Amino acid sequence: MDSSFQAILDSAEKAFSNAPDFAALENAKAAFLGKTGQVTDLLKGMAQLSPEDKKTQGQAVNLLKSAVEEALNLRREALADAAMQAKLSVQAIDISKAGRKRGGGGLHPAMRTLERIETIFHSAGFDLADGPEIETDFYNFTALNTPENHPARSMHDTFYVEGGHLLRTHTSPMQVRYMQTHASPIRVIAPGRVYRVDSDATHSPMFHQVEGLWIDEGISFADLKAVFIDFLKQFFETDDLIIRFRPSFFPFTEPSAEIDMAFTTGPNKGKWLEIAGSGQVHPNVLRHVGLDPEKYTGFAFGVGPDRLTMLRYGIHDLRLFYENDMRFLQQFS
Ligand code: 2NL
Repeated sequence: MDSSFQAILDSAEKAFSNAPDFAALENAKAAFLGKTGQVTDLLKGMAQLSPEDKKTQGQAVNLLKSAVEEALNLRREALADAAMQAKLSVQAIDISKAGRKRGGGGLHPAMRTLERIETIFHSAGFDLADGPEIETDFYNFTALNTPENHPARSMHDTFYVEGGHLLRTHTSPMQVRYMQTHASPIRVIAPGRVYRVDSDATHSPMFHQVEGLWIDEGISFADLKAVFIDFLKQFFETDDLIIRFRPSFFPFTEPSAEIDMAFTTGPNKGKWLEIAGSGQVHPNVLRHVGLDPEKYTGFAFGVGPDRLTMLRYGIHDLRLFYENDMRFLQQFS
């Protein structure tokens, strides 16, 4: 290459490699390849040359132009590489670092209580019933001796869904199904979700219930009292509690009683708490599942485990159970 051309190429290479970024590189390019750039000027000068010189000079200028363009492209690639390296070093992931912990999950306090109740009754020989949350009128009401005109059947109290079905208002339907499929003696508990049209500070439209049922020849309220007080003592891990029965009414039991309990020691000493509904299974309920009420008797009870959970953990607002605030739930993980 002609020494004057070589000098242009050298100064182009120098200008390009001195350009610290793309904007500076474009400026440097203009000085050589732009409208009034050195290489462009040489090309323009071709017009004045003789055809003979045009040929030799033209080749030489074109070689110079290619060399300058190549130098420009090399610098562009170098700048792009440097930009990528800078980005990668900022975003680099240190795979040797310890991972961020997800935090262990835990059972919801409502479920903990259900499992606890299941374990206690299992050890007392009770089986576990299961069944659907969407029920028929028969299993939720009729089989449980609830009259056609009973207010519990109204739309104000029960969620009705398509096809004449309803959301079970208690866990008794599971026990009715159990009685239909198992022979006496029957000893079963039925824990689960239930639904009622009710929503305020102390009522949630969905809550939990555990019902228990014992049917055999000669089962009485005395058995209920023994079973229930044993359950409470195990649940609260203390012998320091007493229970009392208060007369009540349920369509599915006769006689019926509310069960209250009180601790005999501790901060709540002597304070009576309503804890369950109970009673002797109504003869009509037995008849509906084909059991002879002259031969078999039994008791049933229903507890609100959410109430028990509140007592056991000292929780004062039922709504905390269903808001799923992590600060609340994490205390149980
Ligand atoms: C309450 C009342 C109760 C029952 C539930 C029951 C089930 C069958 C037959 C007869 Cl299959 N009774 N369950 C009996 C009395 C009371 O629950 O207030 N629970 C929180």
